[in-house]
Order: sequence, then structure tokens, then C-alpha cells
Amino acid sequence: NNGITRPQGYKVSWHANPAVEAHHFGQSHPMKPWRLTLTKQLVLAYGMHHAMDLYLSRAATFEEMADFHKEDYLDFLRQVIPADMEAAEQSDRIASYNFGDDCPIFDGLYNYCSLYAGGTVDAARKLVNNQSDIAINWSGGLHHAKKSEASGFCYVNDIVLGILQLLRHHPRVMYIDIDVHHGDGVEQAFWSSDRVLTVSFHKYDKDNFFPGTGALDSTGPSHPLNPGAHHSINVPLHDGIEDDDYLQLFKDVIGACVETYQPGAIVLQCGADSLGCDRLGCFNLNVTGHGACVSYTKTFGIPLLVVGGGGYTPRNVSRAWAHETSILIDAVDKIDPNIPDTVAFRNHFGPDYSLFPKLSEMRKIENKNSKPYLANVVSAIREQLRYMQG
Ligand code: ZLS
Ligand code: CA
Ligand code: ZN
Repeated sequence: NNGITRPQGYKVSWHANPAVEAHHFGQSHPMKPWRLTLTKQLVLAYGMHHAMDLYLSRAATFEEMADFHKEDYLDFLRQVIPADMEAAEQSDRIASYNFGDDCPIFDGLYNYCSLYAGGTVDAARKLVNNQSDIAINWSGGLHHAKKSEASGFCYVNDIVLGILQLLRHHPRVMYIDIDVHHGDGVEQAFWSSDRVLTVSFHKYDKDNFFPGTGALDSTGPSHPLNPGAHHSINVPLHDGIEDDDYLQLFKDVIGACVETYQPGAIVLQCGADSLGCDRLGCFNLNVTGHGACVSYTKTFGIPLLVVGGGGYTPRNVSRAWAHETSILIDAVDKIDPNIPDTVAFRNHFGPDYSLFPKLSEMRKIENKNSKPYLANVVSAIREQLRYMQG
């Protein structure tokens, strides 16, 4: 791409490695890397690849991952094999690094982790080199991984690695997380820093919904001399939120944050488990409502790193991420809402074969978020922003 075809559009790059898709967490496990195959097939069938620079992402090196993770943890991740899960000699370390049902040890685990992490690191570097305005890695977004611990289907925190790259060039980076789960790993990594503002929207129920953190008043270290004070923003929600309320809330919160914080780059985690009908989620968002958050984020014209995340009903994950790709390349009005006949695995999109099925109506969960509740969340966050040095 030479820019001639996009005189005033943004330069968008797509970072992926099909080897990621070949990994399996196990039969009954909800995380299906195969959803990436479906996403790519939609993107190809719509011809969106013509409007982006496509990069085959490489594996992140051990040293790159050690920018955040402890070396002993990475060493273990590199050498562990599925049989160790039953082997007594390894059981202490397996337990201490939190491998188990949520984070199983499967074939090619280290390969899987280093490939999705490499995609996010590559994407961040394209942004800092000014070779892209928007860089996408749908295989990334694994926001729960800790320095020395796997958590919630996440082993390596590619988002933290990407933000560390962006911080080499930008004094301030803002992180936005619309996965239905709290972005605890990213929040914790930058808890004591004022150079990253983390904002997560999530279902919050301390005792009954993973990971149980992310309360409204969890805003950063409380000591006023700690630079990280006030730099974690949490938007805790109840079941059943719908498009209009969610988008209004997103605009109110993100608009105020961008205005106050003036980030040099934004990282947007687009976990698709906040959609209606998600196997693990409990919100009522449609593909259009989820995508409207991506559109709004793009309006700031700030370098943007877009990653995936959760999403456990693969056909809908791929609908959302394909639609969001079309938003990022400014092609929404050129996309037929009827899924093309030519798409591979087309049977997965029946019976409607629409990019926009009414997910909000198909398994409607009662909306427990009252207007006063949402108004209070916004006002508390506005108050928090007043304490933050811009
Ligand atoms: O944000 O709720 C939990 C923890 C448990 C309950 C489940 N058991 C297995 C372990 C203990 C308290 N874990 C969550 C993790 C959700 C991670 C979301 C990741 C992300 O979207 C970013 C990628 C959870 N919810 C549902 C399950 N785990 C779960 C459901 C079904 C199964 C099959 C495989 C494994 C065991 C049976 C499993 C986990
Ligand atoms: Ca979230
Ligand atoms: Zn999630």
C-alpha cells in the first residue's frame, strides 16, 4: 500500500499468524483459538485485506516476554508438557504458577503464547515507527496474565508487553478494556505508574464473577505520593446492560478520560464476551453496540493498538471482530450485512447468515443496571479525574 488508495484514511496493519489457530485448550474448554480462523475467513470474504497492510507475526522472544514476566515462570512455560499435569514432581510449581482447569497445559503452549504476544509487540512497534496509525492483533488481548502466574485462560500478558513498547515513545498511554471480565493483569502491572491510565468496563460481582476485582473505588494506590494514585478506572456493571446505555457510558467515561489524560497512544481490548448470547458473558450487547465503542475510540485520531480477548460463542466473536475491522479501515458502508456466499465455514452463520443478528433479543438477560446506578458511576469517575494530574 502506497497511500494513493487512501488519500485521507488511516493506515491500518493486521498482525496474525495462522499457527495460533491450531492450538487447542482441550475439548470442553471455552477458549477456542479457532474463532480466529472464522474471523479471518469473514475478513477475507469481504475483501478487507485489500485495505490493510498484512503482517505474519513472529514469535516474541524469551527476552521480549521477560520485559514483564519473571524468567523462572517463562522457563517453566517453555519446558512444561501436558504429561506434567499429572506428574507429582512438578505439582508444586504447576500450582504456584496457577496452571489447572482454567489454564491447562496443552501441546505447543509456549509456541501459542509467544506467537500471540509477538503479534501485539509487532503491532505496537508499527505504531511507534509511524508505519501504522491503527494496528490490529485479534489473537492478543489476554489481560489476566500476571508477572509469574497464568490466570483466566491467559499465560503471557501481550497487552502489558505492547504498552511497554508504546511507553518507549509516548509519555502517556491509555488502556481501554471492553471484555466482560475485569482487566486485572494490565491494571496490576501499571498500578503504581501515572504513565498508563487503565479503564476497564466489566461485570462486577466480588464473589460470583471472575476475577472478583475492579470495584468502582479501586482507583490505584491510595497514598497521595504514589504516582499511580487515581490512574486505574473501573466501570463495574451488573447483568444485562444494553447497547444504548453501554455506549452512552463508554462515551461519557472515555471522552472525559481522553480529554483529561491526553494519551499519546491508546490500546483497546475488544473482548467479545460482552456480546449478548456469549457462553460465559451476561451482557446484552449487539455486534453494532460493541463496534460503536471501537468507532468512538477511533474518532480521537490517536495511534491505536487493537487487540482481541475473550469471546466464547465463536460465530459471534468473528462477526464482531470482522465488523470492527471494517470500522477501523473505514469500510462499514461497503460491507454487505448478509454474509457472502463465498465465505468458508458459512454454515456456522446460519440460519440468518447476517453479520448483525439481534443478539440482544436471543437470550435476553434482565438488565440490572438502573439509570441512577449508571449516573453514579459516571459522576464518581468524573470526580476521580479531578484528582488526576493530566
Ligand atoms: O477475560 O471462574 C473462574 C474460576 C473458577 C471456576 C472455574 N474453574 C474451572 C476454576 C475456578 C473460579 N474462572 C473463569 C475464568 C474466566 C476467564 C475469562 C478470560 C477473558 O475472557 C480473557 C481471555 C471461568 N469462567 C468459566 C470458566 N472459567 C470455565 C468454564 C468451563 C470450563 C471447562 C474447562 C474448564 C473446566 C471445565 C472451564 C472453565
Ligand atoms: Ca473489561
Ligand atoms: Zn473475558
